[in-house]
Amino acid sequence: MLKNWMLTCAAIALAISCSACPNKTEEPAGDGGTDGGSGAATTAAITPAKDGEGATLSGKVTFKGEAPDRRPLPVEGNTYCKEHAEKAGAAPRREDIVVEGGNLVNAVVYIKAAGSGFTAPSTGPTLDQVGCVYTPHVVAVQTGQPLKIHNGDDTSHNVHSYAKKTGNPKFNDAQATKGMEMTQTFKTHEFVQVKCDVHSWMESYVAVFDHSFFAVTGKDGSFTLKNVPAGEWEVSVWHEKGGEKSQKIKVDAKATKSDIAFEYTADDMKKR
Ligand SMILES: [Cu+2]
Repeated sequence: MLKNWMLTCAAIALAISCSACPNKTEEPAGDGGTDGGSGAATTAAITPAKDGEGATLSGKVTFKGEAPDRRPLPVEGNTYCKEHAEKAGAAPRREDIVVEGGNLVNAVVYIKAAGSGFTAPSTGPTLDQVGCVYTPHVVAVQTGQPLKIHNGDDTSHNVHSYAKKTGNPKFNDAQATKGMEMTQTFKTHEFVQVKCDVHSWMESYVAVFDHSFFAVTGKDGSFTLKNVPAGEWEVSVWHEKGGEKSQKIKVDAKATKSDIAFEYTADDMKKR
């Protein structure tokens, strides 16, 4: 009994000390990021900027050093996927680490704060399946914003959400024919891994935020967060292999700050 009690105390002490770490590393990909404000001391609250007062924050996510080789996807054994991946121009190579000219692609930059008072857009992005590759590899939505999931292939896929947070959908649905579509919405901040049960290499992430301050980097590594309210904010970047990095940025009303820089290295990519 005493032993159990001591173990519980040790676990609590560990949890407290970790939540206070300034550069807290994310749990392995897929299980979530911040807890959306359910008590973590480091999570501030953010509300929409007042009319005409919002600031614009922008910058770049770069990769230092030689980019890792992108391993080919194992589509060889599947004639449809091989032919159509090539036709669709979707390079049949892994997309977990994509570096273009020193810029890191598919990194998600966001303000690490729990949103309140935000209205979800009524339309949203599409996560497509083209040549047995999820397109885009990383897609971001606001809580309540519809995400369309479409089968652009003349073959069967099974779309499987590995959401872990309560309230986020754990769908596991076949899309047997070309043109099939479903719409999903999410309730809580999380980086949700989505995989195909038919094709083991098909993997994507849906980044969910309870506010509107997020962006996914493209080939130029750039990001822009618009209409940010004044305050001191933790601006974070998440990458499925590189984990998370953060910096505090003081934002004045109506300000434009365009030099926010994040950098990953090959060592960062080995962390998970
Ligand atoms: Cu598939």
